[in-house]
Amino acid sequence: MAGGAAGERSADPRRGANHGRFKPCACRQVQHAGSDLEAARMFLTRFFGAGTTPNPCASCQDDDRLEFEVRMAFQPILDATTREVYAYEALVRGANGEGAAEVIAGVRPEQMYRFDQTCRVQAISTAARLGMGARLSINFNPNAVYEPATCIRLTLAAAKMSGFDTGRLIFEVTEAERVRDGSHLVKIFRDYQQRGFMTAIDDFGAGYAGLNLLAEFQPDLVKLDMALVRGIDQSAVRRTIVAGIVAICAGLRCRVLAEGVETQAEYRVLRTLGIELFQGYLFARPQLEALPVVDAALWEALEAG
Ligand SMILES: [Ca+2]
Repeated sequence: MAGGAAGERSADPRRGANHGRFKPCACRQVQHAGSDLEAARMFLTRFFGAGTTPNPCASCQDDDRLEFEVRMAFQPILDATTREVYAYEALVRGANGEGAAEVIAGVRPEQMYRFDQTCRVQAISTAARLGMGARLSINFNPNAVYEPATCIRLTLAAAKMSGFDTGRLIFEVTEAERVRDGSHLVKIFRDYQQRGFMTAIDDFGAGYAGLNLLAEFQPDLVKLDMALVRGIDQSAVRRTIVAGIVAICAGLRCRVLAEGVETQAEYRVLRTLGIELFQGYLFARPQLEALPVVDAALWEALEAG
């Protein structure tokens, strides 16, 4: 697939063939997993432990374990005003580096909760292992979250175990496909916001309810859908639409991020429209268990152009 972000769109777990709403996670016995290192360790062991170890969540007792390994690739999000990495987006990969679409195709509906939780833990633990100092953006599946406060525990435990500051976590969710229950997503977003996590709407402009969702919840970041970004230098219509979104987001104090940027011409137009955050093949492709950096010469070329 040619598109920088396009290849990653299926990183969202809901793009599996047959996703459904998941059974409630009711792991009351680990109420304090996020507050104590030993509890965090036990919590993670229970979740990932093999054999007869009981699962931490009532829902997981019926939940199949993943029969395959999940790894993470990272793609940088750049801040053009500082030329620094603003964040890295974690993108799911298979044991041998298989792409997101292939991995997700192997996830059965009843495994989606576990898959979503496993991806979060892998993203955080891998980021910590790589010494990531920037923010970490994690794709999550709102349809795999029953109750925000309960289903965040594994994430908190993973952060605690890895020594990863939860203040550097961004949770992004695509609205390119219909979220089954918009109020449910807003509830999750608000819970995450109250916990000090950053939030992002992914693929903005491609979905069913972009502006409606924005009316209900204003995230820290709005990630422009790549269909608006691609060829924007050749399209007055796209420039007008993006300029409008930038104005709306400025009024709502949301930062706009352009993803799927592939050419210098696209970058320059987007920069002229006031966008500061960028992601795409122009800067760096995702790398498996590595943190790609951007060549300083690229910034020079972009400014010189
Ligand atoms: Ca994403």
